[in-house]
Amino acid sequence: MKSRRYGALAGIAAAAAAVGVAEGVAILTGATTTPLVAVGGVVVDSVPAEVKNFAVDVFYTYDKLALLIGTLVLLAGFAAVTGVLATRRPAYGFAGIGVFAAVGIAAAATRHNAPWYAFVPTLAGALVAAAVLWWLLRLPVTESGYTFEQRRWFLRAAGGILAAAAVVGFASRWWSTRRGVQAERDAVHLPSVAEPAATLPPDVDAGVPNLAPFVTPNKDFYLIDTALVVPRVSPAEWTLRIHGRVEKELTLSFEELLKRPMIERYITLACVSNDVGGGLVGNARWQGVRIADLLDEVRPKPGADQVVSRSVDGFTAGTPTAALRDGRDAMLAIAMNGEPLPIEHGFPVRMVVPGLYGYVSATKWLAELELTSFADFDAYWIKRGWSQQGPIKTQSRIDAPRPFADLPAGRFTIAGVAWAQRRGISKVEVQIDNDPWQKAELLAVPSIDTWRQWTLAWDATPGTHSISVRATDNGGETQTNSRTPPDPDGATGWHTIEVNVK
Ligand SMILES: Nc1nc2c(c(=O)[nH]1)N[C@H]1C(S)=C(S)[C@@H](COP(=O)(O)O)O[C@H]1N2
Ligand SMILES: [Mo]
Repeated sequence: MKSRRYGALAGIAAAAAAVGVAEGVAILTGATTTPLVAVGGVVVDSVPAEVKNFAVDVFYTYDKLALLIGTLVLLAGFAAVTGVLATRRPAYGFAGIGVFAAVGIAAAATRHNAPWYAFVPTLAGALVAAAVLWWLLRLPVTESGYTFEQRRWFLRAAGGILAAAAVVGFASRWWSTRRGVQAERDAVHLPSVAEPAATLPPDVDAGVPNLAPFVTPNKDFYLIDTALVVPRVSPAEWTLRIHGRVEKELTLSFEELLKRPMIERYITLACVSNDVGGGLVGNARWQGVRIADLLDEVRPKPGADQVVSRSVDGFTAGTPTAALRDGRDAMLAIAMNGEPLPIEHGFPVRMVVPGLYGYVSATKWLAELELTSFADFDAYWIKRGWSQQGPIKTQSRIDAPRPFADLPAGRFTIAGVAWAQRRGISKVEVQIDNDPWQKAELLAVPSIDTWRQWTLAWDATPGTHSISVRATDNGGETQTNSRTPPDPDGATGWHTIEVNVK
């Protein structure tokens, strides 16, 4: 008998070879055609909203890395079992590989915009896996198991295959992420702006340590999306089709979009999944083309109350047509803080709509706008139970001090940000322990569509203290203290922290 251990190791080596070869082939066929990415994508699209929330909570924006690692671990487990079965009868092993290949091919072939050759990486991987399994388990074995030489040969062969697969797999992934549109992004020449953003007042930034800067640098801007590999869209091939319930369809190339009048605005983006006190919110200077102008051109038909934006990878967001035409600075953005959009933030074109959470408005890697009605179509997160309408709720956050910080007694500047896009922040109040609420100083803002910094000078006395914050918007609404989770339309409640003063 061949021992189970050898079978398990042969199975894992075969699976590793399959994954490595598939990643290598995908250099030619595209990253979304590898079985890992395709199956992972199916998982991302089919998990219930609670699991997605949980994943974002636990892994923050590394949820996708966690998914890939989890998938690899599961795959290794199944591969080990397949290998053990193959020691009983080779046909079991090949059947196991066949099942994996079928799953991988089905996933790759059914992804949004899958090319006809999407099956190739999985098929190539499966053939190599079958060969590896056969090769490793073909040794004739005596009654007493492997001889010393056989064992040495086996371990060297399996180890060599594992190492080679890892090198090929990682090198291919590295190569396909480096390659691509970076050079084309660097070559984009941003057109001048017809309506520049208001010059920032000098006092938008309090400059307190740990306080989020008024403008979030691109590299620090939060990232949330369902894409397991960042879509790489060539601006030369990019088109936007505006269609559906319109009088006159319109298709634009990137070059044509750049020729249109450009606006530039500071707008704070927020994710509906952000917990009270969380970091899924950021403020940038966006440059782009007013969506309202494009809608005026295509002339939406009566009843077309929803604009569905669809990305190249099939994500959809549904935005009220009215919100895009009510005078707010909703745009097709091409630049973020004076640079072409970073690839992970939607290069070459994304939507930005002041006042609406990202899941109903901020489609990255934009491919089309379809006019339809809310009655006729539910977008990506709506199908998964989130609210159809996603206006941003008034929120405030304490950035300094950090929760559970140890502070020396004496003067300390408590500081944070508050946001209520489209309404603006009129008041921020801070409560220390059970003292009366105190009004914080508000810093300047260029418009009602950005967050606003606030500060409060505090004479910290020794002991443990709790600090809470609440904001009031220009409509006179004060944040409720009732704590609700993000699902289904955004978290509510006051941000409270505890600190220790010595
Ligand atoms: N193509 C695509 N666009 C997307 C998403 C996505 O999953 N896919 N997520 C949306 C969500 S939920 C948010 S909060 C914002 C986040 O934008 P950012 O990653 O640039 O911060 O993008 C939106 N646009
Ligand atoms: Mo989001």
